[in-house]
Amino acid sequence: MDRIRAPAVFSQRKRQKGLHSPNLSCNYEIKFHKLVIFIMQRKMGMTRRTFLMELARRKGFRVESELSDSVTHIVAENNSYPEVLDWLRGQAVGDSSRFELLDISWLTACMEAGRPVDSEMKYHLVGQDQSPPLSTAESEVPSFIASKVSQYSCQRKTTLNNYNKNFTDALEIMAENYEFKENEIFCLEFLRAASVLKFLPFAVTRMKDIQGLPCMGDRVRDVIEEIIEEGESSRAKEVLNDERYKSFKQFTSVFGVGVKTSEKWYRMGLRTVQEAKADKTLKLSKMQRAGFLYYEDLVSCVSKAEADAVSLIVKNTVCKFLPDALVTITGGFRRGKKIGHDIDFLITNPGPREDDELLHKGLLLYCDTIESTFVRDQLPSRKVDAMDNFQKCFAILKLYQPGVDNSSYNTSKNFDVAEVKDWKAIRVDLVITPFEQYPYALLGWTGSRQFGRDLRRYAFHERKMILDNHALYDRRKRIFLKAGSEEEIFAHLGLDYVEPWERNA
Ligand code: DCT
Ligand code: MG
Repeated sequence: MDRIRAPAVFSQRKRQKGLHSPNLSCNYEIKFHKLVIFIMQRKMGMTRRTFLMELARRKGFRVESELSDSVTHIVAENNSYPEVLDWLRGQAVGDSSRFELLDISWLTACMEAGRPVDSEMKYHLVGQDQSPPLSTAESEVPSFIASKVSQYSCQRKTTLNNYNKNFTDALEIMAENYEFKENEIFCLEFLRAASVLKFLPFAVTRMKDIQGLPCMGDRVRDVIEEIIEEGESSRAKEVLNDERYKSFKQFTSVFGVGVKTSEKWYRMGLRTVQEAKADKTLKLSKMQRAGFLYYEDLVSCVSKAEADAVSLIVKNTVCKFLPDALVTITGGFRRGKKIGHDIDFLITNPGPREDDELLHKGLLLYCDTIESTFVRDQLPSRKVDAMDNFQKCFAILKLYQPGVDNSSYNTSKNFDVAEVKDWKAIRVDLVITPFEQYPYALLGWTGSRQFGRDLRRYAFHERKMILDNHALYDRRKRIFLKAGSEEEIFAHLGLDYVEPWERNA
């Protein structure tokens, strides 16, 4: 049954009056004694976890609040297999093989069936069924020549299959710390290195493996060397324990809060999101107020299933105003990611008339609309991280959860539970582009950010061209190069075409 309802206007009224007391859950009769379920809160959020635990218990499943010895099945949402293993290690669980590790889709299937269903492969976590990564130590990859790896990620094909996550995670933590310190040069140095390692078709196990690769400066090599020798990077660990980093990480996880605001709050002595939320003297923007209001939902990632559900809603709604409009999912989901922090859409209307009105016609719940600032024939921006000039909207959409049935909750009065929240707030970016700029906008908004940065850098330094999300300008010929597809843009730049799922640089 399709329980995804059309979006309703966000009500400021707080529907959730409080959380249930976990003790009350004991009232349910256990029907299935053979399995004991534990639901991981990581990336799911407390509200949703509480809801799912109640739902499963109501259906007769035994669900533990803690990871006890009796647990047989661990359910995770938006977590890959390696992430769950990592988390278990953090819980001091040495042997994870005693658990069935399953995706949330398994629990949903159980709920629908009203009984436990087999833990088939389709319910496995992302990365669970992959063969162990290759190591050059065991098998030399003959076609791989380090010195031929381009410094530009737009000349590399990078899928989501990252054999070097242990290294790239540490390098990205270092990069983020420099981003928080507004040290762009060091930040990019670590991001570029991480991007190169993501591209490698094997797991790095010795320093020799990175010999000849681009973007491997001394600072980067130090981090890699320590991970090879010690299993972890003391520098990245230091960053993770650093008070300033921890606070900035929290603050920037609030919708509408960037590095500048984080700096201000940190200087005021604030350290956590809770402290910032409680501080009534803070002057918040409308966006930040929404960020706090829906914080729990927005920090839990968006799944592919949620992206598909939202996509349907957006397409149906846009279609009502503009029957011929083209609505395309971009960002990480177009690159094949299974989770994201938001859902990015590009909307264009073929034909001469572009629609400026669309974002003003009540499609959205929370929305911060920015009008188009594009001026005809303006030269592309040279800044690699410049914001484009499209009319766009950073929005929050209310998505009713599939598989969530509240009816029996509302009638069941034998225990004192608060009304269950059956929706999730989801971040959505809507970008409206004139039809002739659509391929450029699509290329830019598909990302990844690193891929986009390198495309622009490559265009400028190697082709004497300027590329942005609107156009490509040939500085030598002094002309704009028109393109009807992404393929044509790559061709203008003299680059081999890179498929969206190969742009995970
Ligand atoms: N982008 C852009 N101009 C902006 C913002 C973003 O060209 N002002 C591009 C870069 C990547 C893409 O749009 C989508 O941005 P994000 O949603 O931030 O990245 P993502 O790859 O979709 O990652 P996530 O999965 O976290 O949403
Ligand atoms: Mg995105």
